[in-house]
Amino acid sequence: MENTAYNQAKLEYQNWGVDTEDALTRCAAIPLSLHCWQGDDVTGFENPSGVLSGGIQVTGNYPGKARCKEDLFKDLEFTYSFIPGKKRLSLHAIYGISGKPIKRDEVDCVHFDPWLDWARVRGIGIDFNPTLFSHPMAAAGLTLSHPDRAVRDFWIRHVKATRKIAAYIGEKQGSPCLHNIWIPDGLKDLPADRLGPRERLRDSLDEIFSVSYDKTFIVDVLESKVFGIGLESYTAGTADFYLSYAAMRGLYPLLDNGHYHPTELVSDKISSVLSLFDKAALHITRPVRWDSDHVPLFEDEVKEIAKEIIRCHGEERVLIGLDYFDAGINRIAAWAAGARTVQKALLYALLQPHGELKKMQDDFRFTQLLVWQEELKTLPFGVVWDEYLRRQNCPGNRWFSAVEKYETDVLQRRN
Ligand code: RNT
Ligand code: ZN
Repeated sequence: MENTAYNQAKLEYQNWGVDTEDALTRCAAIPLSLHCWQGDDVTGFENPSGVLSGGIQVTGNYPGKARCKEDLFKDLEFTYSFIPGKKRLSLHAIYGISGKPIKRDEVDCVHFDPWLDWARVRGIGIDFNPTLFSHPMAAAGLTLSHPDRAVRDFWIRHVKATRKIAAYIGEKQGSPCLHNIWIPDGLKDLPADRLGPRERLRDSLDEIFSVSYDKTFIVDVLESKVFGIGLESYTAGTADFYLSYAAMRGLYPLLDNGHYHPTELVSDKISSVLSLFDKAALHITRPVRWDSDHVPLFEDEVKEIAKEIIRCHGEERVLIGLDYFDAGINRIAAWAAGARTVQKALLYALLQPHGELKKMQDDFRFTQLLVWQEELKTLPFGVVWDEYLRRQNCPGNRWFSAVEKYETDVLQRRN
């Protein structure tokens, strides 16, 4: 059936020099990595009654969280049905599958074979993260920068194991697996020594990266942070530290938009990074006053991040992932809403006449640039978004009723 609203919108966009068909095709090709940990509040399979630690926190106790691998698989499958576009899955090391408990420094490729099998049939690529928190060896909030050599060695063994797994996954799935290191390491109160821990972190990383893997299997990234809960005064792995480290060692930075001082914007950092690195990775979240990890919404900064990715021709260079965990609302809805937000922002960004706008800037036609940017906001974006969802076989804007039914039929039966 002819979609007249869409055809009308297509013409309107054409008047601004924008090809909606091209935008729809390009949007569907940009991979988005869904984080597995929204499904169970970053619990993992290692110790289901374990407490999350490491300066990050999940708040809320909405019923129906995934209790085991079967729940998580089921919830993920349901969640993916609401998300258009090309999908990946970001796993943490604590989601390994085995008949017996897996020690962090003994985690191995075989523990992720069930995930690979699950993902392969669904056409989903897997990304990977070592888990350097929620563990007795990380109790002091220190891991790779810990003053005790034995503690550092334990975590070095863990990350060496997870890189091996990531390279294995990348080889098996035929697309590089993003391996992202984030550590909580920091101090609650004023440090007496900032250099010591950073040098220890540097040396631990050097040991980890002394093992090299084929870059077509693994993309190594490092995620910085400015503070954590209980680690407010000092963080070893700051943006400066990791950017410098990545640049000097041939690795890549991962920018989480909850990890900077409040007036710093990741949207402004993407082009800086892309002008010097051939790749960069993102964690998209919504920080409310702190790194609170609320569900991302279709708001200015998310739109601007997406615009920067498109303007910089970064569709293949920027590896986009999600990172938030809200246990105060239905977790499936949280997952799907945030992922749809990012897809929406990417499509919105693809519907901007970037070439024209860049030219206005270079020609010093700033009045016209301002007026165009403002007028473009009220073009019929919603109609194109609906068409995108339709072509992707995804539910339209009334998708929530299906989640409500799942809550009654599935989630409320969990205890
Ligand atoms: C923590 C980092 C990190 C974690 C995940 C669970 O502040 O953002 O990415 O959220 O690894
Ligand atoms: Zn993150």
